[in-house]
Amino acid sequence: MAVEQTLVIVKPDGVQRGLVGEIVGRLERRGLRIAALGLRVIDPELAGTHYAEHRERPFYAGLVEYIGSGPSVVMVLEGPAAIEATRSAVGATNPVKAAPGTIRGDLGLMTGRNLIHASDSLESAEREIGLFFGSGVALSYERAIDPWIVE
Ligand code: 3AN
Repeated sequence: MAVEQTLVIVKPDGVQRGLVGEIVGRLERRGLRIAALGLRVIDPELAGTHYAEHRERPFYAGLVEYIGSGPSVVMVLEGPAAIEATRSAVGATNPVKAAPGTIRGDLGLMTGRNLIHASDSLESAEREIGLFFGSGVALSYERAIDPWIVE
């Protein structure tokens, strides 16, 4: 299984609700490794580039406002099939439809307050990591516990 990096954002609702530890902890316990992490307010320009594919959608303005409404925790996670593993832990876009056991399914109720973003493909991950961190910031390293997670 290929080792991948993925971009994850704990959105402002997750930060304001004190759920950063809960959300990051779930992904860490899954076995994913933190390769970069920071707290930042996502400005409208960065939000617009990040969500460019949704520019024509009716919810776009609200989405840009929501993602910039307070600090977010932006991180790069690394591990085998990290993109799919993170997406499955995150759950469906609408938290009411997200399976129990997923982050959105356990912690959220509305699409417009769905707590977390995770890259949906290798191309998106590369683009989004470049957008938020530039190149060369995410660190690849080995933890003592990794042989107990990755065979
Ligand atoms: P996901 O984050 O599950 O990959 P996308 O990429 O379809 O979902 O949408 C990006 C973000 O846009 C969602 N996380 C959510 O915050 C917002 N969004 C998507 N659809 C809607 C909608 N119908 N109403 C409000 N916000 C939406």
